[in-house]
Amino acid sequence: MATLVEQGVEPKLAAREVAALARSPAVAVAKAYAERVRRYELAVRLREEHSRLLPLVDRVDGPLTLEQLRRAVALARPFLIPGFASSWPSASWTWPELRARFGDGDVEVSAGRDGHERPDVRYQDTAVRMRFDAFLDKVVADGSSNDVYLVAHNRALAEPLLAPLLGDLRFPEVPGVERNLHLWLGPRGTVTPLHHDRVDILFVQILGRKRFHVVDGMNRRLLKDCLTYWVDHDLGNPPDDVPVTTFEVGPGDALFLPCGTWHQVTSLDPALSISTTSLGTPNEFGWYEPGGTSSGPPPKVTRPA
Ligand SMILES: O=C(O)CCC(=O)C(=O)O
Repeated sequence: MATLVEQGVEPKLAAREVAALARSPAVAVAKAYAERVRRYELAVRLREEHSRLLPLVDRVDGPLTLEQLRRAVALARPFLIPGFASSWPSASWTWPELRARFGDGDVEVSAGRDGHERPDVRYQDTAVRMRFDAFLDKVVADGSSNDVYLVAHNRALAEPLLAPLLGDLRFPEVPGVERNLHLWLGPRGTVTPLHHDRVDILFVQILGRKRFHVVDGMNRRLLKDCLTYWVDHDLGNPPDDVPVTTFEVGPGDALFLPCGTWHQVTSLDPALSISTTSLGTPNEFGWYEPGGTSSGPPPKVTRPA
């Protein structure tokens, strides 16, 4: 009321308006919502204060039994498993060998990405088929490029050409895992901009190194700024209220990324990674869309330098 009076509203009128507002059913509903939010925020803060006892990305020694994996998933925190896949047959893959084995077949890749503002958001716009040897020549070429990348959406492991690779992997034996493997294959310099996924992921680095920038899924700033599951921030140069954990994964290392964890990924070498969402746990979080559904315009994705 004081504010209204300060703004020149006659005191009696100001008192009447404020009293009418206080009686309004809309205010009662808003108060009930505010109370609900206050309670949820306390619960989230409690969770955050406990979780600070561990580094955001903890380390776990492999190999991982299904029971260990289930417990880790239940904690819903990212963790690194150094050397998880070092003894898999895939540890002996080399670029020349992959070229010799599969070179004369063709795969779908995302190409011409530099010509698109949001190639990761609208990956369909860049999907083309290419001979595997021509693609691998681009992958291992000198220099750095984000123009061509075979991403999970290209579904290369669902095609017969690369199916023999599956025999060299030793993912946890969960029903259906062999149909749920996703390949990421590209040159040094590929960038997957900041986003969260709507599933829990076990990500295994097979060839080359990648740099991950990771932020807790509950970060308020990113939850506020996201549109769909992308956010227009570069975690190489983050806002002050976005604490980032940065680390590298190298050949044989694995990373568990729970649904909702913010991450941005850069290849430091020609790199090949394979991930799965078959973890032997319920993994259907399609409803987790703090940034809304894709009905609005896609966000402009900032390209890290
Ligand atoms: O390796 C990459 O470039 C991106 C991986 C990723 O973001 C994911 O699996 O969700």
